[in-house]
Amino acid sequence: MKNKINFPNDFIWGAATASYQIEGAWNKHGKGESTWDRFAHTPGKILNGDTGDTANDHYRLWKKDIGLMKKLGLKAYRFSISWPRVLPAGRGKVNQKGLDFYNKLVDGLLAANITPFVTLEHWDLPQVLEDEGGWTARSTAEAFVEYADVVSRALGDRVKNWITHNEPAVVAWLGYETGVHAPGIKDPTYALALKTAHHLLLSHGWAVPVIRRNSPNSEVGITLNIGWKVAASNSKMDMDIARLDDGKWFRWFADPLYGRGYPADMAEHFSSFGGHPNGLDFVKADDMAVIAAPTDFIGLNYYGRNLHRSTDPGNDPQIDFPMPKTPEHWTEMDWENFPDGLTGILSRVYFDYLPRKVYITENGASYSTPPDEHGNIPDVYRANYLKTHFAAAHRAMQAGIPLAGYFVWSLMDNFEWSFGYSQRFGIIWVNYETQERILKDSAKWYRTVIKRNGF
Ligand code: IFM
Repeated sequence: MKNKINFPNDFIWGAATASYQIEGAWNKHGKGESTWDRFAHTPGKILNGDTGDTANDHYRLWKKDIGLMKKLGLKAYRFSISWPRVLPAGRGKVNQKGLDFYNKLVDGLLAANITPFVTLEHWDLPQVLEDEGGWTARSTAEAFVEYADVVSRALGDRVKNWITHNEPAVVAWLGYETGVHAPGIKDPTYALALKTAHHLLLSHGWAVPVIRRNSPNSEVGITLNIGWKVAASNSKMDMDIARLDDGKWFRWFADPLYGRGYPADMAEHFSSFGGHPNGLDFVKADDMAVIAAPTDFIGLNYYGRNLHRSTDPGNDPQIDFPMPKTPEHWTEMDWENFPDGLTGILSRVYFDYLPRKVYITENGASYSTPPDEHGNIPDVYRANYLKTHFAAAHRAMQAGIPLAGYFVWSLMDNFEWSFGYSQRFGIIWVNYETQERILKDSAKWYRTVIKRNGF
């Protein structure tokens, strides 16, 4: 059968995970406590009291998981390293057993012909660093560079694709403003969250040359989350809310990374919350130049559209719309399935910031379709979500956007942060009682897409 949509021969088809969400072994072989260990062990923080203590037991089952990736024909696998597994005290003494786990994982992937894409920080900060102020402290940014140095020295001969941070906006706003993520700090003044955002970006900028030095001929970038933010009308109020939402979640990070400094409209907006009466005085001379270190790609995580209407400012401006709340249109996260937004964000980011190259480092959907009586998992909504999003990405490529690869979130069901195990994003089903894995129908379909390099 001939494909209707063909991707370039060197297109990288992948899947992604993150350390805390799948590894388990939270205190094995010398691993230090992370902020997520502490947060999940605190009663009331995670739905149903779930924790990542065992998660998918990937620390033990990694060989089996590589076997599944091979079965799918994945070209690449994006995973993150647990900082406290490698440096239990955040800095200083290396836990060789922890580092060896990643050495073996990388070797195993390469032996299976799967290219490793390593994310250094996907939220599980060593708790000891949090006790010193976490990302609100400049010293954590310094410690991150030491960590990046250790990991890129150890793996840099084999790993050639590096992502410094995953979704720094989520760490800053959910971790240190609303407090629904670790370390759970609620501070609506933005006093802590803005420092957090700055130190994450600064640590990225400092780490880029270190990684390049240790890992010759590698490519280095950062992953930002981005929604397709739309005003429901062209009223000033609606447009302002959409602009502020985009400013907070995307421009506050992308603008400095691409040498524009912090966006002035957002600095003014944040100042109205009172956390920084003297302005952004934690920004030191040269910081902005450091943050703007040239990168090889930007990673984008896209999940859906955020539509803004502000006629009643007392209501959540995103939810009050007469839209069909059917599973085709809304995933179980209550996120809208809006593939055109993917074409939109790819064009917008490329033409606005001109990154050298773009990866979709995450895209996927939460549907909990269970195994049927034959043991199959007919997750048609997910397969359809992926198909329409792949097509949307392809449209962007036809318009000239240099999209080089696509990582489905997620390789397998896993610990979905404050939602625990209640949300399933995987293309592989995980039975958390037995640790059995089953390829869902979406995974079988994805396998044919990879094989035919299109559909
Ligand atoms: O599971 C998360 C992932 O860790 C970061 N990006 C969004 C995913 C779905 O919420």
